[in-house]
Amino acid sequence: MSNYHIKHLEEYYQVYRKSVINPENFWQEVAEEHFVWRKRWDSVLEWDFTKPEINWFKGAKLNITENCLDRHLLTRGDKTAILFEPNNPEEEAQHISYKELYEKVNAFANVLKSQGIKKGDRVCIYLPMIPELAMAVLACARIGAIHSVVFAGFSATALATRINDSDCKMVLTADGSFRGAKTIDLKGIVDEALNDCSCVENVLVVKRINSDITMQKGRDQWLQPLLDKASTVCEPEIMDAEDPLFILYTSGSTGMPKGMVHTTAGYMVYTAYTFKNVFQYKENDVYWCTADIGWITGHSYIVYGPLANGATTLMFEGVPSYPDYGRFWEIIEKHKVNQFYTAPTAIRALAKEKLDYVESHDLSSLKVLGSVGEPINEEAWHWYNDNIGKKKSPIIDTWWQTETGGIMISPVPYATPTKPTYATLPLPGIQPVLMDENGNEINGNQVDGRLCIKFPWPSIARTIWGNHKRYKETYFSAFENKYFTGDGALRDEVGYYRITGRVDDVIIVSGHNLGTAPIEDAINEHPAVAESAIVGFPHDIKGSALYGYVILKETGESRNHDNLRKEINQIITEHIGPIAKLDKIQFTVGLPKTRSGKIMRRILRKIAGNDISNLGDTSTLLNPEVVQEIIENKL
Ligand code: 7RM
Repeated sequence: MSNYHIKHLEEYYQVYRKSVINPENFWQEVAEEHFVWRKRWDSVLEWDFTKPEINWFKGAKLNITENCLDRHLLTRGDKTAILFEPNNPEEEAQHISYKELYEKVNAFANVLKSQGIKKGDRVCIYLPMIPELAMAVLACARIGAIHSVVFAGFSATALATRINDSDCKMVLTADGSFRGAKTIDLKGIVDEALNDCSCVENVLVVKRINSDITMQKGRDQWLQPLLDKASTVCEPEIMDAEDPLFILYTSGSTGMPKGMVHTTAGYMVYTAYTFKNVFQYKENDVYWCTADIGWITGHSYIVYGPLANGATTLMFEGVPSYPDYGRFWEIIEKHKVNQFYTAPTAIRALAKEKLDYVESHDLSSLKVLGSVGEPINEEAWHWYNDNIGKKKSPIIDTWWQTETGGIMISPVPYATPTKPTYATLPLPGIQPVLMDENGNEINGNQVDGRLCIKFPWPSIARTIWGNHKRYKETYFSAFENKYFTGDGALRDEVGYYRITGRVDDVIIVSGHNLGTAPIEDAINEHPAVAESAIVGFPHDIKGSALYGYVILKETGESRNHDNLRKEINQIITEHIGPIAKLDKIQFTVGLPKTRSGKIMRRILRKIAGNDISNLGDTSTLLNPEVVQEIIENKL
């Protein structure tokens, strides 16, 4: 029996049982296979969820890029590591071999060093989906700098918040980015953000769109001339197993985004292990994940997991609708993609278009179809299965989080029978439990509850940057001695899990987690706005869309409401980014509140979702009369 290459259900159960009976033995075995360690660990696991403190492979020394690059040079030097497909289909794809990637990452690492970046420094990466983004991430890891990738669709304010929170010394960006027929002025956004960031000393700029940008003297430099001068050899910084590898921000239900901290050894072992099992990657396969590296899915399953396995990972710069809605299918045909990993929101958007876009392409190379980011609804599941997989490629609905670092609940293709809308079974090493509201574990099957994990796994985030207290409160306080995911789930008669969605105030729009609080904060900055509340409501394509209830000040009442709506969305775009724009804005005179002053979002959610038959008990409200008013004016 091998821990990898699980081939049938019986084998899955054997491996799973082994991983639960003796987790340390199990992960030790996995860590002993396939990795380069500069020093072996002293202990596999030390943990205490009450503090919380978690150490995996303590005492071990390694560099993750040695595992992702150097190790493959002998056997896979000429194999394509990164297959880059540009936004414009007329531009040629790039096949970057392991050898070339190794050299470019080393040169990049030497440039970072020459600019004064040292082990432990934070480097903010704000780049489009071009090879330099993956190289930037790896260059940081090469020298032990902590990367903080910020999705290049975020606004200047959102970028500044993240740069300041982790005190980044450097920003890596581009002159601009291509997105379908549009270009985005990334450098302009960085310039604006840096007006509020005194911690940043240097900005290195990749030339991508050849736009006219201003370079601030003493701060900004083009990257290429520096790379040209740099040596292509850079000795890897030898890291402790628990040294931070990166910070990645994720929205919480309140306040600032949370800078989740992932450390080196456990993250490497878990992402490599799950990549291999969940995608059943074989040596000459071409694997494509459509996520942006700005999200955890891109970190774990475009960069680290695939490269640790010596895989060919495709990076796509563009969007699914450009030059037309056949682009994804064209790319699959062109590069003979074997594993395809995307999000339900993309599937729903493409399913709306003519089937011609799909049928005019040869998709016979596909073997595994992944889904991630939000619950995949039944209709989208079947469309994906029937039209893309032709009922031959299993659909792998992978549930996980920024905080978990890697895939947690997912079928193993060709071993676990799939079931529409079910993420199915926990991967080896993962021990999910369902909890009731009183903090008791719910046993048995055909039950639903709050999804927790009762035992650590190697890639769990270790803390929130600069705020360990918040880490403890958010994830380890709701249920004693358990990691709380924030999601609800049900378990069916055979033990399969179906994730039903967030039980907190995070709304997932097109696979992006959005906290209600930062959006409300942005809206409330409008001079005519008194107060606001945001809820999600079901949306065909985005999964959930945002519905805003806004109370205007007297000065706002007399103004044109459509203009106000535009201005509110403008403010949101500036503060957070266009992904957080509201689909509907209803002006109201009041919001339903509890006596302690908390907005009753449950009621607002039901109204926005046209589900007013059972609003529950409204008698405890401070102002029950406003509910009727809101219903009458619903958009
Ligand atoms: C990987 C990622 C995490 C939240 C998570 C869930 C939701 C993600 C699924 C899913 C149902 C899935 N990280 N979620 N995958 N819900 N089925 N397969 O998305 O930090 O950005 O989001 O996303 O609510 O808690 S994330």
